[in-house]
Amino acid sequence: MKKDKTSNSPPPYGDSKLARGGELHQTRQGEHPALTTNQGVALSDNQNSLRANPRGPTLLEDFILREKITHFDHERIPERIVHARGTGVHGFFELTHSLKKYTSALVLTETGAKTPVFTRISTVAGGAGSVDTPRDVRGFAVKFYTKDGNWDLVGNNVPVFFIQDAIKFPDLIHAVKMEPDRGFPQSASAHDTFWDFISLTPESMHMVMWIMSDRTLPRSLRMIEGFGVHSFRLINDAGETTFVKFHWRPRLGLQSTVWDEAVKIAGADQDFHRRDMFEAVSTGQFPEWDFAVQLFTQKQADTFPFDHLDATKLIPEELIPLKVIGRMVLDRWPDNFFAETEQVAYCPANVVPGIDFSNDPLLQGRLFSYIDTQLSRLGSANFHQIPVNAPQCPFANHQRDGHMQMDQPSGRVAYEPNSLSTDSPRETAVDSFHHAAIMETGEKGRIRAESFADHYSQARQFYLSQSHPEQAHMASALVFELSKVEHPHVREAMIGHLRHVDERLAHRVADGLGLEHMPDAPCTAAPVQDMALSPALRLIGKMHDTLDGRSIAILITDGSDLDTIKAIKTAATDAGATVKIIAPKLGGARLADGSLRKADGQLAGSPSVLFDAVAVILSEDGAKTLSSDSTAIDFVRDAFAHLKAIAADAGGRMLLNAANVGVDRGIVDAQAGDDFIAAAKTRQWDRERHIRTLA
Ligand code: HDE
Repeated sequence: MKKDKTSNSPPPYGDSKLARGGELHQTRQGEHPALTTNQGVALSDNQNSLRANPRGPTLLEDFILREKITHFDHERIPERIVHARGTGVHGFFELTHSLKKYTSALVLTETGAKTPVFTRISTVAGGAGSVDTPRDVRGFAVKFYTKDGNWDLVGNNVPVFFIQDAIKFPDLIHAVKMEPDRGFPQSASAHDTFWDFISLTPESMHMVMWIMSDRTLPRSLRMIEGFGVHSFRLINDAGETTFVKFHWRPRLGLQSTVWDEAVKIAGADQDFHRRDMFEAVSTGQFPEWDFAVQLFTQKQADTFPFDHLDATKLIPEELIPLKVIGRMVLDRWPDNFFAETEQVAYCPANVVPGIDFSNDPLLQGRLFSYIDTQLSRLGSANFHQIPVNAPQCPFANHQRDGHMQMDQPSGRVAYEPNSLSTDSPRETAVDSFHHAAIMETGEKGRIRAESFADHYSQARQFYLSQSHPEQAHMASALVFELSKVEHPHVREAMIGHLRHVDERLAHRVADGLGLEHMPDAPCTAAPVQDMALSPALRLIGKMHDTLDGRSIAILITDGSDLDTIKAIKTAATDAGATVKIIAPKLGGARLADGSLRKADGQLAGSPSVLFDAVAVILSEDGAKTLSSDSTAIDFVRDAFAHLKAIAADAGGRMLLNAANVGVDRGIVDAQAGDDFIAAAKTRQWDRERHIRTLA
C-alpha cells in the first residue's frame, strides 16, 4: 500500500516533469503498482541517474542505476546450439482412441482427457534472430504435461535424419552452421562445408532428398507435419512391448512456398512464420494436428527391407498404416517469449511409464545431449523448476540445492531410505517407470550394423514417389545449392551419389551446373533396391481443398468498384480465408461510389508474397498510375511467378498487361468469384513450366 501511494504522489524533488516522464505518470495513474528495485525499494525517479551536480559525474553510490544496468547486462542467455530460432505456443492434446492394449501411459489411454502441451517449432541452422523462411528442416517439439510426468516428443517436420550415429552430430552441425573463418552463411545449407560433409556421408542421402524438397520451405508452421523420427517402444500393463513411430498431421493440410517466394518473404517479413502463428492464435484460428501412430512388432520389423533402428529410414505408410489416436490444438500464445519459448527445455529422455526407447543409436545419443545442453544454456541443474518446464503433476525427491534453487524444502531428511521421516518421498511399485525388459547379447565394439548399410534405396524411393513439379523443384534446389559450392570435387562427388538415387536426376543436376563429364557413382556397401513407390510421401497430394488458414489480398485504388471488392471478400471469407485490403496509401482509397475504404496494408509494405492469392480491383485511372509503379508491377508479377490465382477486373487486367503477366486458368475474371476461390485453393502447377527454367 505504501508503495502505491508513493508512485501516485508527486515526486518530492527533481527536474522538469518531462525529464522524469512526469506526463506519463499524470495521464496513466489507475492501478499501476509502484516501480521498485529488485529489493522492493520504490523508485521516485526512473529517468535520471544520480549525479554529483546537474552536469557532473555519475556517482558509484547509485545502487538503482547499478542494479538496473547489471541486470540488463545479463539478460541474454546462450542460444540453442541448434534450433535457436523458434516459436512456441501452449495448447492441449486430446486422446480420441485408447492404446491401452499397447501401453500403460495415461496420456495414451484416457480417451477424452485433455493433456496440456507446450509446442515449439523451430528452424535448425540459423541463430535466434535469423529469418523464418530459409530452406531448412523445422524442429517440432511437444512437451506433454501428463498426469504421469512430462513427456517430450522432440521431433522434426522430416521423418528421417542425416546420420545414423550420434557421434557424427557435432560434425554435421559444424558443417552446416556458418563457416567458422568467415561467419557466414547464416541459416543456409548452400555452402562448401555442408556439401563437403554430405558428399562424404552417403547415409545422409535420404535426408538430403527431403531437404531439397519443398518440405523445407513451409508456407506456415501450421501447415507442416511433425515426426518423432525414431522408433520408440510402448509397454503395456503386462510388460509386453510394441514398437511405435509418432506422427503429427496438420488439419490445414500441407503447403509450401516456391523458392523465389521464400527468398522474397525473407526480405518482406523476416518473422513471417512467427507472425502468422501469432495472428492465427490471437484471432482464434487455433492450429490443429492429428496425432497418429505406426505400431509394429519385432516380427514385422524383421520383414522390413531396412532397419527401423536406423534413423535415416522411414516406414512407408503403405507398409504400416497410420492410426490416428488424437489431436493437438494450439490455443494460447505465451505471456512472455523469454520465460516460455526461450527457456523451455525439451529432452527426448523425458518419457513416462508405458513409453520407452528403442536401440536407435541416434536416439541413444540424444538421451544424453539435451540435459547437458540445458545446463549450459539455462545455467543451473534446477531448470526443471522454471514454470514452463515444471511438471504439472506432483513431484518430489531428495535432490537439493544448486544455483537458483526456488524450492524451500523443510525438515531434516534429504535422503532415502530413512527412518526419521514419515512423509518423505519413497519408491513405489504402483504407476512407476519400468524399462522394457529386453535381452541384449553380442560383442561390444564400435560397430555399425550391416543392416544400416543401404544408403540409397529410400532416397530413390522418395525422389521417384514425387509428382513432376516436386521432382523439378528438387532438381532446381540441388543446382542452386551446389552452384554455391566453390570446390568442384564436392559438386562432382554429389552428382556421383545422385546417380544411385536416379540417373535422370543426376543428369538433370549435372546439366544445370554445366558439368562436362558425368562423375562416377561411388561404390555402395549394399545393393540399391527398387522399393515400391509411396504416394503418401508427396507434399502436393497432402494439400487440402480449403482456404482455411490462408490469406488473400485485394489490391484497390481510388475509384475501385465497391461491389466487386465486397463480392470477392465475401466469397473468400466464406471459404475460410482471411482477407486484407491493400492500397497505395494506408489511409485507404476513395471508391467509385464515394465511400472511403481503409486499407489493412500499404502496397510497398505488403507484397503479394505474403498472401496465397490476390485480387486486383482497380479503376482505370488507378490502373494507369499503378502501371508505372514497380511495386505494383512486382505485386502481380510475383503472384503470377509464384503460381498463385489472380482475380482481376478491367482495371486489374490493365495492370496485368503492363506487368506482362500471361493468361491461364489461374487468372480469373473478378466477377467469377467461385472460379477464383477454386483456383486460390491450389497452386497453378501447370503454369510453372511456361515461366521458369527448371533444372
Ligand atoms: Fe536435437 N538437439 N539433436 N535433434 N533437437 C537440440 O537441445 C542433438 C536430433 C531437435 O525447441 C539441442 O535444447 C543431438 C534429431 C529439436 O527447444 C541439443 C542429436 C531430431 C530441437 C540437440 C540430435 C532433433 C533440438 C539444442 C544427434 C529430430 C529443438 C538445444 C544425436 C528427431 C527443441 C536443446 C526446442 C535441440 C542435440 C538430433 C530435434 C544440442 C546430439 C534426430 C526439435 O541438445
